[in-house]
Amino acid sequence: MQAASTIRKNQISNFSNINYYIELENQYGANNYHPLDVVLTEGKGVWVWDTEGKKYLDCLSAYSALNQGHCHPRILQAMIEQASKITLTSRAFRNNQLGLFYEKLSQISGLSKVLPMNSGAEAVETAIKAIRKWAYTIKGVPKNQAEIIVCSNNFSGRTISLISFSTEAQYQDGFFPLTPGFKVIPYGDAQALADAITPNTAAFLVEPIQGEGGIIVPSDGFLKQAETICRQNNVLLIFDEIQTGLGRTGKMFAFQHEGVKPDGITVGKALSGGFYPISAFVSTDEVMGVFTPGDHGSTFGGNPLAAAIGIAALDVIIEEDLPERAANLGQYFIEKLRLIKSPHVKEVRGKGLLIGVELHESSGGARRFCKALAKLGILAKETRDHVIRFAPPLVINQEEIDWSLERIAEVLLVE
Ligand code: IF1
Repeated sequence: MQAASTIRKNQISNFSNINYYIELENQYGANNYHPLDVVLTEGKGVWVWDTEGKKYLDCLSAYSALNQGHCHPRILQAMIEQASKITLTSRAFRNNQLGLFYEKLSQISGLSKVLPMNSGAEAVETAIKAIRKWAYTIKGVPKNQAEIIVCSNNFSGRTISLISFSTEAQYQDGFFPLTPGFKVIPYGDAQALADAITPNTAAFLVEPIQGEGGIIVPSDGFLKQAETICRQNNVLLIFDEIQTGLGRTGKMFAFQHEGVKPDGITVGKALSGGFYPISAFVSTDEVMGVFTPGDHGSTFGGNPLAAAIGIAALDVIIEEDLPERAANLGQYFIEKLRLIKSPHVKEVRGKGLLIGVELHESSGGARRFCKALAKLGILAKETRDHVIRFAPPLVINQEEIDWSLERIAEVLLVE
């Protein structure tokens, strides 16, 4: 360990040295990510800057947590104002922001009850607890036998119970024993859903579009078929909208593309516009009614700072019409990407501004294309090895998309 004075001296002379930050992370940080070696210092709208002052267009949006763009002034103002009053009360007492947040989230989702948490994973864990207690107390499933149907290639977070239904071996390796009670079917297969249902089935938990799974859009009508099958069998239909929600796919929520009415959704990420971890499970009176005081909770869940930020984050999505922007600009982006005749591209797919460019396996993986894009000032992230994900903030404009397309074409045609 270096003496504090030496570290301080180094810091003063190293602030602009990118390697200083990388070495610090490597020395003190767990090796649980493999980030691009870009050290970001500032963000505004769709743009971010690194330690050397280089500017990038952010095409990841922190995995759709920045639909409103980096450091949106309206959300920042709400955060500063609330942070100067009261930030945390615990749920042992009430505060003057939480009810207003509940009301807004309930109105935009069409679901009557909200349970506020912090991370997306906690919202999904909350949904699973609600589903199981509903199965035992309302549906009459025998104790300890509730089953939840999920799809292969799902991603709903990193806790032990959530990785228990993952089909990605790496997410489970080394973390056994797993949580029981999940049944996996192929994504988008309504017949498989119908065949998998038993009298003990409590819910079908599914992403309306699979993000981590590689931007997989199910065939038209799948969500509607799933709704019909669930209703016929008294099975709850729960959508994980943590990545697809809040305007990303061209509607406020992805389930709205098919006019489906779920029994519950999980939301997170852009629920705070990237300022603060805020998530929630949103559901019906019947499902949420299974919780009684003391059943479930969280120290920070529903705190007034989160609630004030969440209200402003939702207001920005509504008043700047971000879902409509995502629908129109996403269609434009996808159409232009499809015009790039690159030997590397296998498929361009997506909905709204949640877009995946799948490359042929012979192209050697998407990471090297992401590195080449970064050199040209675009930050994008590979998913599932061969897919480049393009998910810019929904505040992007056509001129910025055209700027990106020039560089994307250069990389896809030259690499
Ligand atoms: C990582 C992935 C994306 C999510 C959906 C719940 C959560 C996520 C649909 C949990 C989180 C993040 C987690 C982050 C990278 C990123 C990710 F690659 F891991 F899968 F977006 F696709 N449901 N996704 O996408 O929310 O607890 O993280 O707040 O873990 O590496 P969280």
